[in-house]
Amino acid sequence: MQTIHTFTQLNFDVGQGVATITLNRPEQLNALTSAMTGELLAAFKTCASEETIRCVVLTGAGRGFSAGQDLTEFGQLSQPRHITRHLRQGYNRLILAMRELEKPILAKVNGVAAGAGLGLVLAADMVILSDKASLVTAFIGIGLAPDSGVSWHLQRVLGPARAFELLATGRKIKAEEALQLGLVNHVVPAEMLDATVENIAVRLAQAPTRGIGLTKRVLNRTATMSLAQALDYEAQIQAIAASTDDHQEGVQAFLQKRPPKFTGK
Ligand code: LHQ
Repeated sequence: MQTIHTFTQLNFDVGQGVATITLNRPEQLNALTSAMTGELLAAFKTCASEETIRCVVLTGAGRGFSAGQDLTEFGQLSQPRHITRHLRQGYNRLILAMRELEKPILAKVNGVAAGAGLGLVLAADMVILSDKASLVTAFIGIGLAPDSGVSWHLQRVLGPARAFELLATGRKIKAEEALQLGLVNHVVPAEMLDATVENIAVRLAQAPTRGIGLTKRVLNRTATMSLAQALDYEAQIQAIAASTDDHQEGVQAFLQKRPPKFTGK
């Protein structure tokens, strides 16, 4: 493992083509401060620019993933005249940076994810949950409406009725229910979480990174298109994918009956 960036509230490690970003304020269940949000933005920027990084894992230190906005930092921020700017400058940029990063992001959810912490989970491309973890919308507990993309993501996965219930009650969604609802990809015993995610991450880091990035771009963009528009957009993006080295390698390897060796280019 190589540490290529020093942060105060995150750990950032790179090994085998995988960058692991660990939210690191375990005593506060990795509640998000402005400093931490800024560091996360910088970390995702590094993931975008560093060619050797081909997959990202986002996780939390200790028993929580993230309890959302740090409520001890809240006094100033939650004043109506500050809150919109705070969201636009912090969480909104972060969620968009995750969606626009053309590399796979795995959320390794070791414990509770609440509020904006749930926003980070839902903005990932795949979510692997420990059986001890849970998801909580949390906003209503402090009288707030959803932010950090939680309304958008929940509604798309669950439809309006179930999204409303989870947002309006703020009840805890246990791991098994999260799986049944289709909010997460896998639930594994806590002691198997590291190995399971490492396995998936290393495999994704050896996959055709440009093809995966373009897949993400297509999913992002076609979500709000008509079928006719989506078909046309897919046809345009396929021309980019077809020009990659990994496309050539994939076809050659198939024809030569050998395993492909993708470089991410
Ligand atoms: C915390 C927090 C926390 C500080 C636990 N802050 N310390 C963004 C920006 C602007 C506007 C509005 O919206 C947003 C987005 C948001 O994220 S709003 C939602 C903010 N989050 C919450 O309201 C969740 C608050 N936390 C909880 O409900 C519980 O802590 C959960 C359900 C997450 C976990 O419960 P437990 O497992 O029972 O843990 P705990 O409550 O005992 O917490 C452990 C420690 O962590 C404790 O500190 P202590 O010193 O007593 O051990 C908590 O005070 C601290 N902590 N969340 N958000």
